[in-house]
Amino acid sequence: MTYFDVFNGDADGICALHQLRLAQPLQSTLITGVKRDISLLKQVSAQAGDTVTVLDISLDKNRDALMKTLEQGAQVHYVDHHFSGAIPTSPNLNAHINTDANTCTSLLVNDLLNGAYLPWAVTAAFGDNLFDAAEAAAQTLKLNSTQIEALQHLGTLINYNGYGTSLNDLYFPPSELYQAIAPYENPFDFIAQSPAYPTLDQGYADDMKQAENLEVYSQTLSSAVFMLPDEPWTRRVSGVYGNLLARQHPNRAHALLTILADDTYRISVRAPLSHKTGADELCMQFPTGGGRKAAAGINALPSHQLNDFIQAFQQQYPS
Ligand SMILES: [Mn+2]
Repeated sequence: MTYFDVFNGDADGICALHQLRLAQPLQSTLITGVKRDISLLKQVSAQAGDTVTVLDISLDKNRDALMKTLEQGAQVHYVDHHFSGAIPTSPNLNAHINTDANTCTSLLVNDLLNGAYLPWAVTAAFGDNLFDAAEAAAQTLKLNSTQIEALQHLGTLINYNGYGTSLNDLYFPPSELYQAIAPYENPFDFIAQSPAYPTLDQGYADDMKQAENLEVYSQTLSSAVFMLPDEPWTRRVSGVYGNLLARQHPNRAHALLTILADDTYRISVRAPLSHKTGADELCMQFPTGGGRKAAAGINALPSHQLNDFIQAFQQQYPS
């Protein structure tokens, strides 16, 4: 009997699994990757009697592998907030899926665990740029503003670590960062004691300093497009920099485009924070696009579709 823990390599995925494993410690095979690597369930070959936990990756994007896993007789526990499409009915599937733009997988896990490890769920919500939801969830913790800011920064750093084209871009492979976090029931102890924390803190500071020099490529009153060179620092920082832009300009949608060597663009879209909708719809109009209402992306937009994308982006978020 094998346990598989399949989780997105960002703050939400890591903190969702961390809460579950604090509540129910067990030895499992960890399956994760860079944040954009969401076709993870196909890496599992499970049998009857095995248990597969899947966190923070779209059911729709893993549908074939899910059906196969269920047919093989494994039990699947699925918690997520990305677009799911129709949820299969199977006695082997226990799914908790809520695509509300103001929740995340770690907040859903927090509900399932009756708030047992709430500080980690708050950390994850900050990581997913759900600042209002994070602060609302943190109310009962009675933290002071310094402590709230510490969780906000921690969520941002864990999320930051997930961005990159390959694991080589990252400070820590997400499975290693999860294992670094696993011993800590309290995120403040992780911040104070883990050597991983200062590494991420310094890397983030260096990358963000460079990002602040990026110029706008095209903009309207309600949307802005940034063009990024394809370098390790941009691959790491684009997601969290997009989140920062979204918070600084809450009525503006943002698209960060990276020109790749194979003549495609990797695109990260943030809906306006004041109107968190449409990012998934926009990106799904293009091949290799996907995501959720507030934040979505396209993995490889052919360069000849650049103008089509910018037009669709500006139409999705009209002034
Ligand atoms: Mn998430």
